[in-house]
Amino acid sequence: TRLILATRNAGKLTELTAILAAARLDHELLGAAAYPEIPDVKETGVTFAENALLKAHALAEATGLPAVADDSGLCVDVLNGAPGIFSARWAGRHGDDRANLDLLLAQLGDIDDPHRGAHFACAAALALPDGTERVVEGRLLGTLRHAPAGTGGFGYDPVLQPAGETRTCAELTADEKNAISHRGKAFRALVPVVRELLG
Ligand code: ITT
Ligand code: NA
Repeated sequence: TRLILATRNAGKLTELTAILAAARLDHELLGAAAYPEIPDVKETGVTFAENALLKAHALAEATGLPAVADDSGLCVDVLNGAPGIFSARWAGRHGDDRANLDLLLAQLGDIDDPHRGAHFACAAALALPDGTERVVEGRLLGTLRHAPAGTGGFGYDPVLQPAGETRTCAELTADEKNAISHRGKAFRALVPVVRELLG
């Protein structure tokens, strides 16, 4: 069976392809870029799970194929979970990773928070053309550095240091990140669900 991945984020797509291959998901994966006529989905949900389901349903409906989607972000303790679902456009322009990261560091610079606790969250959703839906979540706990370090990954990776690590996510190899990440956990949990529903 073919399965379509509802993401336009290149960093996510790279990770998802590796995570699902390692989990031996034997469905043929198609990138959403193969369907350029699909309109942008309005992410009107108030949770990662709601937004992941919105994206998966929109693509399943438009293509007639089972679709999986990722909604994810960085949740900072002292900011009560912000940027959260607004992580991709925290500084105003959607997907401007460097501006988002710089703004976040500037905001934290003005706050007294010695611990700097934060986590990445990911909701992985599966939607079928008949409306069937499933969603699972994963988290990666850590702390925020004062300055970015590393060139791997994407988004806020240069500032998030996983608990028990001395490196940031951007200093881990791709395999190391996928083994512990919010995205790795969520999509490895989704694989048995895909098998159950699609065979
Ligand atoms: P799609 O909706 O097309 O999948 P998007 O980039 O718009 O792509 P989101 O709305 O889920 O996706 O926003 C996710 C943002 O959260 C992303 O832009 C990053 O800033 C941040 N993020 C998510 N996962 C991350 C990770 O593994 N490492 C670093 N930052 C991450
Ligand atoms: Na989002």
